[in-house]
Amino acid sequence: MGKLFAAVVTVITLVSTGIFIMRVWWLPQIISAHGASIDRQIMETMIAAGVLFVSSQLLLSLFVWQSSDTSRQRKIKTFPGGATPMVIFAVVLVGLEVLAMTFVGSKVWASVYMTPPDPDSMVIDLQTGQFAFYFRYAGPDGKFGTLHPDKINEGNQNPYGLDPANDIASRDDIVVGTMTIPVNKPILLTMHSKDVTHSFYVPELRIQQDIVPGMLIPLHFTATKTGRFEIVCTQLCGLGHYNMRAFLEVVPQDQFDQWLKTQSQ
Ligand SMILES: [Cu+2]
Repeated sequence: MGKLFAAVVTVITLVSTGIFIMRVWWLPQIISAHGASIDRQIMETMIAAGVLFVSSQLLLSLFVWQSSDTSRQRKIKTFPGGATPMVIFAVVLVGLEVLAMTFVGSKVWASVYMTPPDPDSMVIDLQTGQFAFYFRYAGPDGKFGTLHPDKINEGNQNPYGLDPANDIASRDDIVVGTMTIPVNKPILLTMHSKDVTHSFYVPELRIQQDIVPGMLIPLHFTATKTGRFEIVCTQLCGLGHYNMRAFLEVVPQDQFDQWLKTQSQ
């Protein structure tokens, strides 16, 4: 029985590692300027964790194999000093590895989150609510109108709570359900939620950011490839969560200018 268990553990270890090495299920293409450094970090984490995983599983099946002899004549082997030194050694080893990965990973994280946005960025104001994403552009005046939570009304297409009757800056604000951006242009998102926590996730951008109600969350990135990509909410935010998604359209600058013109008419 012990030998069978050892064999099963070995097979599971090799097959699951093979799935990763052959990249059967893998990340989609990268379309952001910072994406490659995120992938490099994921790879380093995979390799570090993978080496520990494979060696510990194979060691486990070796020990099980060796100890499967239950006959009376078997020699009982013990580790010198008992199990305690082994456990301490393992905890320290794994602890050091996690610590090292944190230090290495924090650099990549900081390069995305701790750097200021490009002063030339285009600002898009993103609002989430059960169960939709809305995107707001400042319009020709370059100014966003003030938000009035009491004026929010999905029924009359005022999801942001704008007040065009009194607020001149809000009159030309463009509110749409699809995020269109020019390629190679730094984008600054200012994100907020009107009800519960949602999340902005675009796998191709290598960005996943929670949007917490009561907070204004800035996030900047530059898309480097054109195309249509899915934006999904990855926080379980209610009954309609499964259906909460939008699209990101990355287009050439001239096409974007054209699009913006038709929107502001
Ligand atoms: Cu959501």
